[in-house]
Amino acid sequence: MKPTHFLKILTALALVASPGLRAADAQAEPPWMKPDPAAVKRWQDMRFGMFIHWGPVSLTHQEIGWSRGAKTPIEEYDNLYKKFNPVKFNADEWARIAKAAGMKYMVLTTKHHDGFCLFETKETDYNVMNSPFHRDVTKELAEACRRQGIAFGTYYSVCDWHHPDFPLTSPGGKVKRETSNLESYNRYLLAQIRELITNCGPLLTIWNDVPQEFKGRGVKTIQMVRELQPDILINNRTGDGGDYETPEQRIGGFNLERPWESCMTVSAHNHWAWGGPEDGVKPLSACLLMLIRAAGGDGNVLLNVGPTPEGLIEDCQADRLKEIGDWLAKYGESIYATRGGPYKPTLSLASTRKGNTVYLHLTQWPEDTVTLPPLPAKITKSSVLTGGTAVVKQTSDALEISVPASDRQEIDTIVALELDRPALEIQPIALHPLGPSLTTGKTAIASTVIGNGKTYAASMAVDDNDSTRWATAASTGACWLEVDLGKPETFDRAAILEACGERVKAFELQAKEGDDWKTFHQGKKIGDRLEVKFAPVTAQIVRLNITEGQGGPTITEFQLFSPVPKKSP
Ligand code: FHN
Repeated sequence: MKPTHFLKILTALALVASPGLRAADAQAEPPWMKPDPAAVKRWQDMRFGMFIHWGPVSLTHQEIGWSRGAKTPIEEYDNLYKKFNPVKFNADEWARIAKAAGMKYMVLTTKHHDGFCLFETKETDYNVMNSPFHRDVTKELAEACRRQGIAFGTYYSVCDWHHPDFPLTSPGGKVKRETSNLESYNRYLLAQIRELITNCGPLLTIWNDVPQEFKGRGVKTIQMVRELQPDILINNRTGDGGDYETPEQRIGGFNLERPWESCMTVSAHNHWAWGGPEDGVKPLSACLLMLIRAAGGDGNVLLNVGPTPEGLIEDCQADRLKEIGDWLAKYGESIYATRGGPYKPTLSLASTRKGNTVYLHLTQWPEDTVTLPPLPAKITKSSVLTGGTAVVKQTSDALEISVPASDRQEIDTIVALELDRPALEIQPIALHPLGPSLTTGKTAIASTVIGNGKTYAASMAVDDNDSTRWATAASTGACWLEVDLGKPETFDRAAILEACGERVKAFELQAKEGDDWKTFHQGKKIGDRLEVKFAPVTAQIVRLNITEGQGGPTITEFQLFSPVPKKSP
């Protein structure tokens, strides 16, 4: 390797490895560590993409990668490709389905943790060209997407439990190989990513995954892909960060500064690969709310389909995608090429903006009139994109919107507000539909915290910031979060926001009385956001006691609210 290259990598490594140095020497960061801003904007404007998890594993109806050595013995799993013959595969049909869904890009698993390559490669025989199908499905999809005006990107797993040089193997990467050679594996990874860009490019993005073994090596991937294609994007799972965050199975928090994309599954059971004919799909409302909340938070959605072993995106998945596309065909102006805000998303509202227009996405109507903090701009015109009429009342104290019940939509009523200035000039406005939380900024402790105890500290669950969270190690089940309110307070409502899906299976809300804990609410799952009401409680020390959990429960916010003052007659 040329000395200059080596120095560049050393610099990048030093910068990535030491935040202090990184902050002090940000200007010294090699140019290739940053993405092309125009490429980021193009990607953000797209807002909605298709994720595809596919491979010989679809023959088993089990999860890709994870079922190797678990539900399916390794020997059997690694020979599935000899039976993989997706004769009904038609790249143009998959691209057409994505387009009909309103998806502007596609990301295909070209190599998952199981090591099987869905592309022609000189680096291993374990690839689709040596299956009975003998076709480079990755290249065919890339070409079909180009024909249909859809951008194409490739998922490429950093961890590879099949490759003899990778230090971990199945089941689930829990088994350490006796001998391995990460340097040799790194050369293999770089060579294959080079093949993908060279043979299937230009690509929208490289979507790395599960990079736990690659800290300090990801910079080499970033440098190489930028040298091959300067406007390419790469996600944050390289081992050394990347261009955009990738919250998974959850909608990310509002963030205008750092691009992000939530990867979600259309499967009713959150399967990535095809889970069989009984798998089913999520309701249209759940899919649309993913898009609305993500766009409201300034993020993208990468919605995953799992094709069948015959090479079909099954009808129930294609039909759901078509329904999303039909909605976007009518209201996509409020999603595509917008930015999030100015009002930050809540359970009942999201907002997006473009030019001089703010789009209010009213997804629930707790009251007949929606009352918001005032907009620092004059509303010159309003309309209801979804049909009907709205009464919009703007004062220096508030913005009130009401839409007759007959004109409210089941999933999303969109009110467009034309302003007397660019909507992007407005600073983000946080909403507290339940009022300010009594826990915000208070002292919080927890039974356990993952990692260094700072990034995911207990305090991250009481900072009124949906981009931070209290997190626990993946092995954690039961755990608790305790908050000292500073003085006895009275409250009758709580809001709990869970990150990373539904890892909480049962919980209690408890107040400390002397040395005892008194339970005042019990529940099961929490999810993105749970709001609960209960008889007023007065206490200073309160805790969220997670009695049953799996996979490391993690909480974005734990909030408590004073009783709403009774309106005078
Ligand atoms: O283990 C993978 C999983 O199978 C899937 O590919 C997701 C998609 O983001 N990534 C990993 C889990 O984080």
